[in-house]
Amino acid sequence: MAAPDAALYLGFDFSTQQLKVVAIDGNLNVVHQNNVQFDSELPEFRTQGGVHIHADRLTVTSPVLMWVKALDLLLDKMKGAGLDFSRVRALSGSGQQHGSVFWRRGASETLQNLDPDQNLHQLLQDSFSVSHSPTWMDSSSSRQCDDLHTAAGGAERLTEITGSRAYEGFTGNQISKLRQTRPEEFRVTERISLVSSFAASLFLGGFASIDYSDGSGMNLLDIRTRTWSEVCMDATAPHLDRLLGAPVPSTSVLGPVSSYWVQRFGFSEDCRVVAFTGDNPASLAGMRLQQGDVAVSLGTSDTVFLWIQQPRPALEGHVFCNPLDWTAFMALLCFKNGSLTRERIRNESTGGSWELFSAALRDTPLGNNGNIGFYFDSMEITPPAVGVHLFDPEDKKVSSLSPQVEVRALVEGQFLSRRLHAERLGYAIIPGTRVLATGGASSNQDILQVLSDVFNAPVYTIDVSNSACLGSAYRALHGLVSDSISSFFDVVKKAPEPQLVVTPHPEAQQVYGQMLQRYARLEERVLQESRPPEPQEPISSVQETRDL
Ligand code: 5FX
Repeated sequence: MAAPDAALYLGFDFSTQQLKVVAIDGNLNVVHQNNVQFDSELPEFRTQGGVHIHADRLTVTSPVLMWVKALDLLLDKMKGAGLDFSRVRALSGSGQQHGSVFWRRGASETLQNLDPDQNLHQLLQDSFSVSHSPTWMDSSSSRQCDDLHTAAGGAERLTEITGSRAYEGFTGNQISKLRQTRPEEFRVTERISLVSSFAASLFLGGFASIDYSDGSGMNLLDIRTRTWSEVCMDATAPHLDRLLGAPVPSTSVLGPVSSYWVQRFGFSEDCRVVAFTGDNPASLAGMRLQQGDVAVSLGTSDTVFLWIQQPRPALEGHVFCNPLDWTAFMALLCFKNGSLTRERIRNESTGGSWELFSAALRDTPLGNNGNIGFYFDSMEITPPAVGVHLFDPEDKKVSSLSPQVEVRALVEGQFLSRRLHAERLGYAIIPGTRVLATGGASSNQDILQVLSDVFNAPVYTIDVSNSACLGSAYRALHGLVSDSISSFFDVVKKAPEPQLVVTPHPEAQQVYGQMLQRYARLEERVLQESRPPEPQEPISSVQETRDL
């Protein structure tokens, strides 16, 4: 048990639906947790799920003052719960990735002179040039995405530079859209922050730098040089570097908390603010993902997090700078057809029983005697294909499989896809690789056995319900100690270890090594078949052209 006056470290998470915090002590024990739910606790902002979906169904924003007011409320709750802020030695945090905050001219001065007798919500009323911040869920900037691809020399080239093709929700495309459609708001903007660096600015009492890792989700940062890409910046807005400031390593200590926090809440003058980052990079820290590890979240959508040394950005998925080791990278892949498809096949093949589903996995051999299935019930993100496609051992398309074979075809197919696309982004299984499984389906040991066999690595389970917050608290603690990579894992070695659940069968490497190559070939075939046919020119117009 830590002494009552022992040091504390805070991790905040400004996520889409709520603001959360955890406080840990030097032994990594969680000593306090709190949160503010935007919809129910701040109903005056009239959000649903923390956002406003506009009439065009494409524009999705959040009121920036709601985030500010949530911080006021959260700090009051923490104080009410008796948290002694004078014990906090460092704090850090995370925010939804890609979202942006536009500070109005004069905001810097306001931030430097915050009156401790008032709350932030009162003080910052006039500090934003855009009151409704674009969020990661926004998909209204397709035109700007097309323009960015053209300026960069194509989607592949942009992906090579920034780690992702142009996405509507990414910050650069939102900045571009604002400049084009609301020039006056853009003109009076003094600084543009990410949600993460905006939150850090509140604590610092000045504009906080964007960190490399969250900065990689903007379609603006060259992920290899870790500097703003000239071609992307020029295509987005003139003199954009002045509005963004220079990006910094994610482990940077930005400075002490401002006097506002010292006087209003009793923080120590020495309490450090460590650069805030995106929620996914912070989760990577919370899970303590290491080189070679892969985290697979098995939920409605399946998500794969990777630690990558040498990235090979691809049109699917994102590669970001790594928040723990500035020389490494992390990648994120999203697969839309996860649990709902597993449940459909369970209903159809094993009468809705998970026990029988598991038995089917146990009773069928690794490699499924060569039967392979692709189950894209709805349009998949990775890869962009739709429909159910089944193949027999001779690669001939078949219309159905027996119930037991179908269960294994589904689960093997899903995990082969996760591995194939991870490897395409530069992921490599190395000795010591661990698969960290999370999400609903991670409670099924037979599903995890297939995951372990396909990746030929042991599978561990880990509780990630608070991973972004916890990762932020770990990063705060680490930021204070040092910024060398080895020390992060030293600093967090007392955290609860993931639990080993299964190890791969001895024949797994051989079976799935070959099957992966076959799966890749068949996926290409499925993609060709899912592609809409090229529009044919009408014969008359072809003839007319020839006549000319
Ligand atoms: C990642 O690229 C995303 O857009 C989301 O996971 C947001 O970070 C959610 F906050």
